[in-house]
Amino acid sequence: MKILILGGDGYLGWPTSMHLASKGHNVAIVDNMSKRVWEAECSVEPLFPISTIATRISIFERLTGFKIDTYVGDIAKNHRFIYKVFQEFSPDAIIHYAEQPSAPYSMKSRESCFETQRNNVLGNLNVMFAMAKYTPNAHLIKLGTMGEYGTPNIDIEEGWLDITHKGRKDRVLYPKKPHSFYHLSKVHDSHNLEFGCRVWGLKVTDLNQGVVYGTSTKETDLDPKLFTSFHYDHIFGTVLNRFLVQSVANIPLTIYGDGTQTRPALNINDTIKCVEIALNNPASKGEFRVFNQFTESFKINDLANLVKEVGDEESLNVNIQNIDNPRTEQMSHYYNAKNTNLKDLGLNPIYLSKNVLKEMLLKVIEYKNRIDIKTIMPDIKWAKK
Ligand code: USQ
Repeated sequence: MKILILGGDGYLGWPTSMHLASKGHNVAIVDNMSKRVWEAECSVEPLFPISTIATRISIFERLTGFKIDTYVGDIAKNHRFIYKVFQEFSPDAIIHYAEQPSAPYSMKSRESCFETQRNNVLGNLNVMFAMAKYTPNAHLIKLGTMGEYGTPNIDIEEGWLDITHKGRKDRVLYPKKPHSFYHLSKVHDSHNLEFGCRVWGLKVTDLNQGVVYGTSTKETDLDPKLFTSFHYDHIFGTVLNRFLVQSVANIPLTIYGDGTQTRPALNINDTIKCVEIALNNPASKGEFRVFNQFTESFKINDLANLVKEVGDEESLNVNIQNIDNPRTEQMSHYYNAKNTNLKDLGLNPIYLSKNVLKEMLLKVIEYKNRIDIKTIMPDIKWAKK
């Protein structure tokens, strides 16, 4: 299959690109390296040193024999660029990761909110227009987020809700109550994509993904220069990845608030499996299909306790702290989200276990000297005083 991976230089995009190329697919990456620019803007770096995209691709080819093409350019600012890519490469499937991924970044300032929504919403619209013009039968697999739903007091369905109102029935997009301007940008994307399916006949799978954790995949383990961009800072780091690094840096684990908030999560290796399942089972013409892409849910307290248990077994003597929550989010809320669509198509999850955590921890310990402790404590607040 000809697969275009938008955002193929990122934490998820790079391992996905290598995995699908290893399966014999014809893979091309589109990226403008903007994640590296946002990192520089925020003075943060991934834990593992990350090579340039050209170096990564040439090492991967030398080690495996599989080629990956690249197109360097901005899909949000330059529609001519993305049109040219679609015309030239003519993908059967597009995997769209090319978005600003951080909720704190989006809440930093008016400028960072604009940058997030400009990059994400306009980039996604350009992809839709490029698809409609050049590859109307291609399948778009779009990375959405479970955070689109927020934490409603009713069960979360997979994208759609059957309602009865004053005796009449309809099926509507599930109501969204997201936590940040970043999560909102994904809501806007979902609405635009549903419109593109209903009105233009596009084929789309929106993957509403939970919080991803993990240091490595089969392909990133081939060589340190193939490692993925693992963040632990307060802007781009996700909670479990952060807790692991904090345990190694001897910083008490930073639980925001009382830690009773529940979040859906999954292993980075399951992200790749889920994307592959969506790829092998495309949406139909005109279908806007939503999969809730997570394998289990945790209270933040449970994640911290698990990291402490594993860290202490490695003699790290881990402490835990509750700090004022910089975000505005519900504590002690109801949470029951459905996630059967991917399992019905064959997903066999990797659940979080002490072994999985220990493997990650050992890798973090190897790179302990690169931890920049100045980037750990959060300083971006949701509330406007
Ligand atoms: N949290 C802590 N301590 C920390 C960091 C986070 O208690 O040091 C808490 C937060 O308050 C929040 C939860 O952990 O309740 C998750 O925070 P996060 O930073 O790990 O994840 P989030 O901001 O929700 O965003 C991440 C990714 C985003 C993805 C999303 C999936 O950055 O790209 O879309 O996870 S979801 O959370 O399901 O929306």
